[in-house]
Amino acid sequence: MRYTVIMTTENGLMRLYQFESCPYCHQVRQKMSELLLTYVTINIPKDRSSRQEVIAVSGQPSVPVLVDGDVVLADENDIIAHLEKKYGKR
Ligand SMILES: N[C@@H](CCC(=O)N[C@@H](CS)C(=O)NCC(=O)O)C(=O)O
Repeated sequence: MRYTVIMTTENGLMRLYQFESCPYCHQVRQKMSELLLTYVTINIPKDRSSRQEVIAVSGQPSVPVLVDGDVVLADENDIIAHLEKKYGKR
């Protein structure tokens, strides 16, 4: 199966804010891999008080957060549904 690097904005890849041991983030990474998607991982600190960028991007501190062009999603179920809908049938 061929893979395609999807550029979601003019110069950018999808961005996933996450940390490695987060089980919800793991679900999203698995879906990304299954769909052969290329994306940027932004590893955030576990310490909530150091999550200013996540809060600035999504308005809340929990991860995973996906930024796909103009779309910002802050729940793993919403992210997975979005990925399947947008990239699932290629
Ligand atoms: N989206 C999930 C929650 C996701 C979640 O709880 N993520 C954890 C990391 S595994 C988190 O960021 N929690 C907030 C925190 O640690 O401040 C839900 O609505 O159930």
